[in-house]
Amino acid sequence: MRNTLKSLIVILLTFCATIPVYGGGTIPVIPLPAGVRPDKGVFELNGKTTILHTAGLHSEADYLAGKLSEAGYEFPVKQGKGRIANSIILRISPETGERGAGKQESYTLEIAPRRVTVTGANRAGVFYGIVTLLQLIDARQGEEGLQCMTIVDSPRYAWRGFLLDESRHFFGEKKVRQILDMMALFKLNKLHWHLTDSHGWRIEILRYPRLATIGGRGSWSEPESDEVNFYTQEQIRRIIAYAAERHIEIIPEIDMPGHANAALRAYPQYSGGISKKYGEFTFNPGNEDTYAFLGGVLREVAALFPSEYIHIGGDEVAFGIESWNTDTLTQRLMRREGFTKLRQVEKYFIDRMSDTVRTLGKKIAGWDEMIGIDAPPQTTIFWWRHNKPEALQAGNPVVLCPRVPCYFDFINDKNHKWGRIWNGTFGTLQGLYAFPDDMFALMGLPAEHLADITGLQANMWTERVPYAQRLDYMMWPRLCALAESAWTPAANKDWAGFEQRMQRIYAMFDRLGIYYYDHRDPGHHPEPAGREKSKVKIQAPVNVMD
Ligand code: TNX
Repeated sequence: MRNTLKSLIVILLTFCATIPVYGGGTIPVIPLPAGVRPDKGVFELNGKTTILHTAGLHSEADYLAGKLSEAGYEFPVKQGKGRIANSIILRISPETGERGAGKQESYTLEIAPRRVTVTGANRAGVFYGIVTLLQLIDARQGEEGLQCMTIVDSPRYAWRGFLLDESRHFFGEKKVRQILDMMALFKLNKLHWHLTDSHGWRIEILRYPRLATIGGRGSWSEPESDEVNFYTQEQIRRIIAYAAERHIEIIPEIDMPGHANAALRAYPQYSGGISKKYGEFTFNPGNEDTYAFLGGVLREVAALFPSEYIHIGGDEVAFGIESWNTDTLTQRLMRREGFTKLRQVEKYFIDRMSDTVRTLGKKIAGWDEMIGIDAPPQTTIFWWRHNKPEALQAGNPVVLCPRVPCYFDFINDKNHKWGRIWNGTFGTLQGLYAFPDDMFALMGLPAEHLADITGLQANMWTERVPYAQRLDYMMWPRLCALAESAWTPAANKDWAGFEQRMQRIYAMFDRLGIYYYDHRDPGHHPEPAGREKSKVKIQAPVNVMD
C-alpha cells in the first residue's frame, strides 16, 4: 500500500512537473530544468545545516560541501540514511529515472522548509541535482532563504559535449580544470579532447617519446618556436580524475590518417608523402609498420582513458592524399587489393584502425567523412559539415556539431575581426539557442529524428585562438546556450528568459575572471586583440571537400 501510494505521488508529481509553472525563465538556473513546481515556505541555510548522504555518494557530498564553502558556508558532511531536520539529503533512487533520453541522469530536488532532498536516478543524477541547488543558492540576494519548490528534471540528450583543440594552441592543465568546472555547472558531460593535429602532438606516448618531445614543438601561430607543450600521462590521469568528480567523460581524439604533420615530424618513416598545400599530412596506409605504430599509440591511449570511446578523426583526408597516387607502398596496396580509387584506400585504413579500437574494447568515434567511406555502422559520427546532411541518414549514432552554429572559432558577431565565417554565416548566441530544432526544420528533416540523436556538441577549434582570454571570449556565453539546447526540453526553451538568466552568469564570470562576449552590451568587454604574429584573421568562407 505504501509503495502504491508512493508511485501515485511520483506519477502525479511527474505529471504536474512536466509543465514548468515558473514560466518565462523566472527560475534562475541554466540549463532550465524540465519541470518546476513552486511550493510554500522557505528553507534557511544556517550554521546548523548538515549534508547527509547515503553510501557511495561521498564524492558528490564533498563537491557540494566544497562549493558551499567557497560561498561561505561550512556544513558538516555525514553519511547516513535518516531524515534529520535542517539537512541537505543526497540519495539515489533508480525509479527517479523514468523520463527523458538521459534518464540515467535524472533527479528530483525538493526544497522544503525543514530539509532539501536531492534524489538521483544514479550518481550523475544526484550531481545534477546538486548543481541546480548551487545555482539557486548563488542566485539569492544576500542571506535570503531558499524558496521552496520541487524540481523534476532529466536531460533531453545524453551527449552534451564540448571539443577543445589543444593541438593548434596549447592552454594547459589549469585552464582545462577551469573549463571542466564550468562544464559541470552547466551539466555538460563530455569533453572531446583534440590532442593531436598538424600543429602539435600534445599527449605523451611512452613507447614513442618523440611524438610529444618533437611533435609537441610549436603551435599554429608560432610553428617555428622551440617551445614544447604536451600533457604527460600523469597529468592526463589527474585531469581525468578531476573530470570524473564532475561526471564528465573525456574522449581522446587521435586524428588519422590526415592531420598528421606533427606526428610525422617525429616519425617521418610513417609518412604517406608530401601534399603541395598541406605538407606531410597523412600516415602511410600502404606501410604495414604504420598500423603497428598507430596500434601502439592507441593501446596506450585506451589504457589511459576510461572513456568508452576513442575518436580516430578521419576528417579532411582528401586534403592531402595526392601523393598516395605515386607512393610505392600505397600503390602496391592498391594493386594487391584491386583498388582503383584513393577513397578505397582511405576506407581500408579506417576499417583496420576501427578493428584495432574494437580489439581494445572501445567504441569507435569519427568525423562525418567516415560515412562517405561506409564506416562501420557502430561508429558514432560527429556531424560537422552542415551542408552535407547525408551523414544524418546513414543510421549511425550521431552527435550534432554542425559548423554553423556549433564552431566556436567562428565569429560571434558581424563586427568581430578575427575568426571564421561560412558563406557569411556564423554561430550567434541566439542561433545556438534555437538549435537543433530550427535547423532540422530548415533542412526539411522530420522533427521525430531529433529524438534519435545521441546529442549535441560545440567545437572549439583554436587556429585563430592563440591565448586564454580569447578562448574565453569565443566560448562564453555560447557554451551556455549550447548547454541549454542539449539539456532542456524544446517546449521549455525561452530566449527572453535565457537572456535574463544570463545576467547572473555574466556576474559570475566577472567574479571568476572569465572573459566573455556580452551579447547585450558588446562593448562591455572588447574583442581581445590578435597578437601581431598570430596571423589571426577572418578566413574567407571555404567549401572544404567540395
Ligand atoms: C575543420 S571539423 C576541421 C578542423 C579545423 C576547423 C576550423 C574538422 C573535423 N576539421 O581541423 O580546425 O575546420 O574551423
